[in-house]
This record gives sequence, C-alpha cells and structure tokens, in this order.
Amino acid sequence: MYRRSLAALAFAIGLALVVAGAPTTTASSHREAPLAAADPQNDATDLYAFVSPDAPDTVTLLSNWIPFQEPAGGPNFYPWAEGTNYDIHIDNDGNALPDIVYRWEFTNNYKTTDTFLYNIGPVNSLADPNLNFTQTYKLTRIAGGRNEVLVNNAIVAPSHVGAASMPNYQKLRDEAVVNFTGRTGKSFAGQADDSFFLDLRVFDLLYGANLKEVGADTLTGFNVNSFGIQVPKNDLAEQNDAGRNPIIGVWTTAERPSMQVRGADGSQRLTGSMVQVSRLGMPLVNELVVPVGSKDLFNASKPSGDAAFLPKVQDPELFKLLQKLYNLTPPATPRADLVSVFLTGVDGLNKPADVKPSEQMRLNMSIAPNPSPNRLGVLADDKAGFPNGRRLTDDVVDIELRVVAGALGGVKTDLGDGVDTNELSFGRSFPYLALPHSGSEPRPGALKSTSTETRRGDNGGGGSQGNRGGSQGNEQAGATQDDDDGLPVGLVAGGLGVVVLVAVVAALVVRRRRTA
Ligand SMILES: [Ca+2]
Ligand SMILES: [Ca+2]
Ligand SMILES: [Ca+2]
Repeated sequence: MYRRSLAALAFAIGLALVVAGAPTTTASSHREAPLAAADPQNDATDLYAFVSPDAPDTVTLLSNWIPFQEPAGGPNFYPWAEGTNYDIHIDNDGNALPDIVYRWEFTNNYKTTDTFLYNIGPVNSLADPNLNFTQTYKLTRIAGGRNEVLVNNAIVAPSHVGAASMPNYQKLRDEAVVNFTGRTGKSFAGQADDSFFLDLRVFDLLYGANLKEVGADTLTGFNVNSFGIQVPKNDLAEQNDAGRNPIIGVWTTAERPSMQVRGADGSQRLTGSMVQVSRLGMPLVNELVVPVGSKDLFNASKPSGDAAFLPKVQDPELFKLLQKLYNLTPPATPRADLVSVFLTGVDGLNKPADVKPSEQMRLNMSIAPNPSPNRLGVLADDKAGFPNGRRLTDDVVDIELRVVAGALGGVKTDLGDGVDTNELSFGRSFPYLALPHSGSEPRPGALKSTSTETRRGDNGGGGSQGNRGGSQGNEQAGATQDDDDGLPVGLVAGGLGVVVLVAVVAALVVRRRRTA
C-alpha cells in the first residue's frame, strides 16, 4: 500500500526527477523503469565524465550498476550479468551517433561448485584461492569498424563480504585497476559505495513543504557495481585531436540477448539478437522528459531519436509543480535553457558545433579540473563540474532543481534536498570511488533497531558505526568498522571459514527477515 501510494505520488506530481534513490519509487536512474527494476543486473544507476584531477591529460568515465546492494547480501552477492554488453558510448562530432564504444563483457568463474560460499576463507588478493567466485571481463574499444581488445581476463574486485573475509579491501581495489594492453589507459571494475547522494524524503518537502524533513542520504550504506576507464583526451576526441575538438557526448547502455530460455533442470540459456535494455546519460533526465508509461521505451531508445522528446523539455511539467509550491516566476517557454542543458550542451561551454539535439552527458575536455570543486558546478561558476560532464562530488539533485526553476535565466533559488555530499569521501586517484561498505558493517537503519542487543559497548565505540563513512575515507574499508579488533580475522586465518560460514548464514537470516 505504502509502495503504491508513493509511486502514485511520484506519478501525480511528476517529480521523480528528484528521487533517484528509493526502492519504492521511480527514479531517473535507480530502478527507474518497470523492466529495469525487475532486472537489476542491467540497471544503470549513474554515469560520470570528468577531466581527471590528478592526470589532467586524461578523462575518467565511470558507469554504476545494480543499485541498492545491501552489503551483506550473500551468498551470491552482486555479479554483473553474463551474456550482456555493457557499453560506454562516445559521440565526438555531435551528430547523436556513437563514434567510439567501450564494451565490458563479464564471465563467471567458480573454483569449486561444491560449496555455497563466495569465499572459503580470508581473501588477501584477487588471485587468492579462497576467493571461490570471481568475475573476469574483457574490455573492447570499438571504433571505425575496428574491435580492439584493451583488457582481457581482468578480475573484478569482489563484493565486500565482510572484514573477516576481506581484511584489506583496499588491496583488492588496487589490484583491480589494470592497464590497457597496446594503448595508454586504465580500467577498473568492481564493487563500490553508491556515489550518488540524495534525500528521498524530498517528497515530504514538496508534499508538506517542510524543510526540516530533508538532509539524510537515503543511499547511505548501499553499494553498487562500477566499471570505468581513464584514457587520454585524444583517444576520445574527433580525429584524435582534443585541442581542436574538445567536446564529447557520453552515455552508457546495456544490451542483452532478446530471449531467456529456462530449462526444467534449472538451467538458463540466452539466445536471440542483442537488444538494448538500459540507457543513461544525464542524471535524472529520464524523469524530466519521459512520460512514465514510456520509461522502458526510453531505456531501449537511442540518442539519434531523441528529437521526439523536445517538447517535454521545452515546457516541463516539473516546473509547474515547483511554481505552485515556491511561487516562482515562470521563465518564458519554450525553455531554451533546459534544451541547452539536457539536449544540446550549453552555448560557449559544452555545445558542439552543428549539434543534433539528443540526451547525452556533454563534456568540454579543455576545461581544466578545479582543485577545489564546488558541489553546484557551473551554477557556482565552477565550469569543470556539472552540467559540464559530471564529477563524483557534484550535487546534481540541487543543481537540476535550480536549473529547472530557471537558474540559467537568472532565477535565484536555494532549492535542494539538504544532502550536500556523499557519506564517504572519494579517492584521489582512479577510480576515485569510495570503497564498498562491508557486509560485516550493519546499515545505519539496521543498527538502530538491533545494535543494543547484538553489539557490545556501542556507546564507547568511538562513533565508528554511527558515522560509518567518516573514518573510512579511501583506506581499508572493513578494518575500521569492527570493534572486535582482529579476533574474527585471526580465527578464520588460523582455522578455516567457520566464522565466514556463520556470518553468511546470519546474513541470510537477516536478509530474509528484511525482505519478509
Ligand atoms: Ca558521432
Ligand atoms: Ca554513498
Ligand atoms: Ca543535494
């Protein structure tokens, strides 16, 4: 009932734009469409494109998938789908057609299938025999009719099972960053903290206009899977000349075989031609321009057909709602300012010459990274940030709300959801994403109701649980959160996976309770 009324509310106020987070609602990116919600492995959540702050001759592209990962979600945790093409597309001449495609293809590998365990003991490296399940991937660059394998058989950084299983997760993360063969560039694939931050209760703000309600990051404690690359700007630019052609458009998609055949013996076979089932460029834009009934269609669509969405952008329903609640002065329609942000790029900033309007994330690579990024990006005169590409720290919810309210036309508002940053700090080098939350670290919501019985001495715990991001930074994720100081690790290291096994069973029980 709650589920249904929230969804109805989202539909009614046309405002899922600002709610890219909750399992119970639509959103631009997390579970935004009916079919995507039923197929989390093919659900893209966020896309990032920015000039690398520590390597400014390069651009970093990151693509996040599989939302709402409860860290303790064993025993299978969170692999990507086999048989799927996970792509990042680059349009470097503005004609809405991809010129370069980077493609990730994943393969499952079990060392033994005689156990239900993801790992059969502590895992100290990606090649550790204790890591029973691994995914490997091939990364291919497709351009000009040529397929070039950049990475082959690289190992994905695993789901962070817990501090006992993965005592030094940072090491696993580091090992998962690999260099291309035959070309300059780096690739990463693995689990990470969900880098998107927002307050779902913005619904309350808009429904009840109560500013006190906002300010908690609904995605705190959840993980995603992420893959990405760091490549020279010239590799992305038209004619390999980023000096002359610095503006690129970026979007990410998944395509999978059209048919899934399930056998009576529990087997599955994928067959048929490849069909696109997920598409993501600019954050949250799906909700702004696409009617709810067409969201699955949007996921199957291509930028070259986006002109059909133009009227929706020129006179957005969202503004009418904002206007009602905040007495905003309506900017003149058609909204050329919104067309520039969402479909063409902004004049003088990131609009390609002769651009064909289409929904892509556009990045002008010639703008140097800002050593002190402003979360409001271009709205705060920080042209290295959203909507010129998107950095991990950019507060796209606040920016888009203000842009829709007319910020580019001089309308000043302080619209926002009260969440200004991610709960974890980001790293200083590729892939920059915060480490994933570990399965041994209860999510904050779970902590409130169960911690007094299951954990000792919480009050003296130095805030390590309550502030689960603060101390973690980009260092050893699991190590800082366990108040038992290595005892479980020692046990497991000495004996075998007894503790792991108990933890997995406990996780299963907790998970089952939560979903019941
Ligand atoms: Ca093109
Ligand atoms: Ca997060
Ligand atoms: Ca915000």
